[in-house]
Amino acid sequence: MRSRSFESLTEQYERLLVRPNPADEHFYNGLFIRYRNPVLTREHTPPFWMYDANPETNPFMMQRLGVNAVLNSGAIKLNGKYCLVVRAEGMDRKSFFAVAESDRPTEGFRFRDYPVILPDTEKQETNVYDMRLTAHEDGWIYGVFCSESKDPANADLSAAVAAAGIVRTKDLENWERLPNLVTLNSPQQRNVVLHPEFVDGKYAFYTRPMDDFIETGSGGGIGFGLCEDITHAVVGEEKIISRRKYHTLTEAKNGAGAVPIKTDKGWIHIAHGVRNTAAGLRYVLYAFATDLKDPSKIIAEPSGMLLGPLGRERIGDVSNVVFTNGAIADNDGKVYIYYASSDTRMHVAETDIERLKDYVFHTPEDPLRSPDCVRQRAELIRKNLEYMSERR
Ligand code: BGC
Ligand code: BMA
Repeated sequence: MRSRSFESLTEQYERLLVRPNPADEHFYNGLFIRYRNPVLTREHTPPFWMYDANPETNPFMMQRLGVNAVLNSGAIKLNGKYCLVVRAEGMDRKSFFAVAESDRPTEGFRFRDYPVILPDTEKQETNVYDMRLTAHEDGWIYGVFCSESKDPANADLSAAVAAAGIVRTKDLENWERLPNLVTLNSPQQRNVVLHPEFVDGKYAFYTRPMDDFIETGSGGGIGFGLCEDITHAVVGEEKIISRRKYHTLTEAKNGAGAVPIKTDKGWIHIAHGVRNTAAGLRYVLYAFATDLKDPSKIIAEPSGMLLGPLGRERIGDVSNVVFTNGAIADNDGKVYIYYASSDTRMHVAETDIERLKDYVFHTPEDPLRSPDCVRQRAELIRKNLEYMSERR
């Protein structure tokens, strides 16, 4: 084979970064636009992260430290830029965070020169991933992520302990690490999100109590808990707000996704739900709304999935997965939901506040049983046929 030059690899990368990303015209559901291309893939990582550029020390121009996947990013708009704090995964399976930014929400994302160098304060921590970014009313931007360590009490090499790590920043460049969240009643935590406002003068976390690393066990769903001091965050009671239910898309697990979006009718939450199948766990997105004054009180639970993997999104490192941990509600009312497909690449779905409200408050609830579901649909059909015949 012929070795390529570092310059030609860089040119190819630069061409990819300016590739336009048109809307997918075939897809329609009235709620959101899908875009034809992912917004970030591993091909969007700079060649200087992977190759040794010097042909003397790299005669075959070989990748020395490849990047396997670019997924699950937190999202925030900062100084007019759309910023994603991405989970990048090296060929060694270890994840790290990296900031990619663009002045457009659906294309043109470019990684900053260096990935995020997190303060290394948790000596047992082996892997970090899935950061949620919260612009809190206290003036800081918090990043809450999964901090994973080997379970010292278990000889099984895949036994791990998941906890919520916390960092804060003003610029996504300098990060202060705070101690990991302590939840007094749950041994493990993943998918923890910080609410953007104080609730009763306290910091409020969406949690996901679980008994074990993979299985949520008795953990009933997405929890909510208050904490006095973010610099030594301790949560006692976790009130379950979005409960897992039998034979729904949250049967096996669920977890908070993007930071809740404030609207005049309530907080809109975009979360993920997981069910077990013969082909493994299937992850989809769903939504619900909570009360403006009491964000732990559910006020709307539209049935079913908001977004599931489609077409090429279905295939990847962990197939049949869509996952979100970041959305941007823009000043003009548009909302960009950044989601990863199959733990491999990042996409965006574009909607707006009015549409999201209409979806959350006017999608019927899940009646939980096939006979009731078909009755619900028959009622829609009956009304439509009546409407159509009146107009004839
Ligand atoms: C992986 C995550 C996954 C979790 C649970 C971790 O080791 O890095 O991607 O969500 O295990 O399966
Ligand atoms: C985990 C999540 C994600 C991942 C998903 C599917 O539980 O925290 O990191 O996208 O599983 O593998």
